Amino acid sequence: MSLKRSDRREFLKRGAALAGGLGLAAAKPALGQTPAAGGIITGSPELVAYGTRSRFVTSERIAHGGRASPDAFGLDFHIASPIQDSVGVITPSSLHYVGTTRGAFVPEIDPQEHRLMIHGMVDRPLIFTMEELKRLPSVTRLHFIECAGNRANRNHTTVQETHGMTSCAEWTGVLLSTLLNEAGVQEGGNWIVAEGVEEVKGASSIPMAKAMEDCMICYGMNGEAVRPQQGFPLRMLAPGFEGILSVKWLRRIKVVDQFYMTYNDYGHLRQDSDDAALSMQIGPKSVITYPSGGQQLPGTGFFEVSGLAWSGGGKVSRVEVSTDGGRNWIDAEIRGTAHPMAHTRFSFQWNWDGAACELQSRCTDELGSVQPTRAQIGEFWAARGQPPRIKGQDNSIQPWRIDRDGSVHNAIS
Ligand SMILES: Nc1nc2c(c(=O)[nH]1)N[C@H]1C(S)=C(S)[C@@H](COP(=O)(O)O)O[C@H]1N2
Ligand SMILES: [Mo]
Repeated sequence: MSLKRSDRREFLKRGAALAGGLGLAAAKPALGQTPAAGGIITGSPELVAYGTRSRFVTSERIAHGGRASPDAFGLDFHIASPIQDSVGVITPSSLHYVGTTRGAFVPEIDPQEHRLMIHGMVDRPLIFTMEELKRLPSVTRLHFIECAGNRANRNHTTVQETHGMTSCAEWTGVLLSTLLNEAGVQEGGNWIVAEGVEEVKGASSIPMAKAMEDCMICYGMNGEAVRPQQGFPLRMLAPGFEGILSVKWLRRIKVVDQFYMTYNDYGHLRQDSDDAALSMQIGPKSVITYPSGGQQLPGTGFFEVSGLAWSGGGKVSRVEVSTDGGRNWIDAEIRGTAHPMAHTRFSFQWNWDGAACELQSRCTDELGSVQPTRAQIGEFWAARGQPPRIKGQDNSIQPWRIDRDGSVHNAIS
């Protein structure tokens, strides 16, 4: 534990309660440590070839958005990640959320056959094989993806429902700027349209400035090939922009002169290109994952409150926690390194006295943007003559109420 000096003193001051709480568990015989108490996992070809997790670990993704998955037509739609069980900042590939705009479309693509074409307003249209892409200089970066549909409401019970449409992985690939510079972007080529293999193309318009800044063409995810549900063999990654721009099963990038309306852009129908570009970047956001809705505190005493913070605007620079419903805020600790446009783990050392209370977290990013409350977002729109509710992305503060029996509830009113 890397507590700063003053923090450590504070932590030691609370030592009595802490020792009392933890000592209880430590005094019990360590049954789980008896050799082979639950049997032995014997060798098998499957265990040799590709590992599986313990059968005692049962964390699972769920269908998201009140739509059955598979639905009446056998289609899988949005699938949410179980972030209530997450530790650290990397989402295991098997638990990464899945966003689809058409449902259940997971094409089986032979990487030998796959090609990426760069065309449109370029001097030299190019076609790359996977092998050719892998010969180019690569980057490996930690980035979150978040669906614009990752919105909380009062009917949600768990953090998986309120916030499970975001995940963070270590992505490997080629910078899009490397490919665009090779192709030579022509004067006036201010946007790109990235296109996947589906009949509706899963296409999205991305501003050239973003394309050149940090967009990645990824073939690697968490140390192996990108998973089929995440776009195997190749996907776009537009770090910090809403997930729909990170086109999966990527096969074409067209350099164009303006924002083009695509099937994917129906959400921006009433917007001009400037508005569309502005709405693309995800604001500072955070959520407490433990304790969170549906969980149960076993009793009073010491707890490490833990959660995730992220922003499309760069690194998370500060996370604060409130235990009194947003009246007072105390700095949480950022665990490990805060990477740009990546989930960042924060924690807060807390002694629960058994009284009903409300936990909240608030993220500030390196641009100085601060995560708003739901009320503040409502006021923002009301001041512009719009209904005072959350439109588009929802990066509002999530309140969790803890009742005296230790049960944790969504406190959105
Ligand atoms: N080709 C294609 N790309 C796509 C989509 C799609 O349906 N087709 N869905 C988008 C949406 S809505 C989101 S939120 C992200 C989700 O990425 P993930 O499934 O890897 O989490 O992919 C985007 N890329
Ligand atoms: Mo999405």
